Amino acid sequence: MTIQISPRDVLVVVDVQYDFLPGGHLAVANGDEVIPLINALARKFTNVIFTQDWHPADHISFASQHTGKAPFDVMELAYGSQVLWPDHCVWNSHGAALSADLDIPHGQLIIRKGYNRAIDSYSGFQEADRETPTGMAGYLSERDVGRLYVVGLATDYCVGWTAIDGAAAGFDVTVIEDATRAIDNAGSLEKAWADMAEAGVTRVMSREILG
Ligand code: VGL
Ligand code: ZN
Repeated sequence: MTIQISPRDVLVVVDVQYDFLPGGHLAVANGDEVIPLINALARKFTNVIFTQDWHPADHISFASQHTGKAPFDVMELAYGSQVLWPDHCVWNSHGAALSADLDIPHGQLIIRKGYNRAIDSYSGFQEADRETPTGMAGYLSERDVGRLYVVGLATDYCVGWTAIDGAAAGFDVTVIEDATRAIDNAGSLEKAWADMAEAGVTRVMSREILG
């Protein structure tokens, strides 16, 4: 049974940026494999939007900003616990650019997130303080869209949080599993799928859409 994509549905392409691709500063294993699949999926959608991780060079999520900390350490910050990362997706750097291998000329919006120095933002909807909105829910609501289909990098961070916050904002959200790849540190992938299931996010494979 092929899933029928309506002209009102939206493909949300999360963080397909050089720093998350092989050779990047926070490379996601086999992250490049999602690109041809995302290009194929995008041809089924009238509406495609992108998120872009976009940090100042002194961003609080960077291990380099905390004495004695290393990437993948966890630290308590004002808004909760934060995984510390290698420096990545710094404003205007090559690593922050969306991959030029994305072939989606009809893409409509790029929403940047993580630009506040003191707050991380995995989710395309809301920063990690769980209250500062990015404007994405407002944009989608104003356009009166249908279901959201989320793809990109990384499954267990920005894809997962975007999907969960989309569901919390009242959207019908599906993650296309094989069009994502994970960082998977300390059980994060298993936890992300459990959290997504609990939030009511649907999980499908691309063949269910591409036929
Ligand atoms: C991401 C860690 C830090 C992601 C972004 O795109 O999943 N992960 N910043
Ligand atoms: Zn980031």
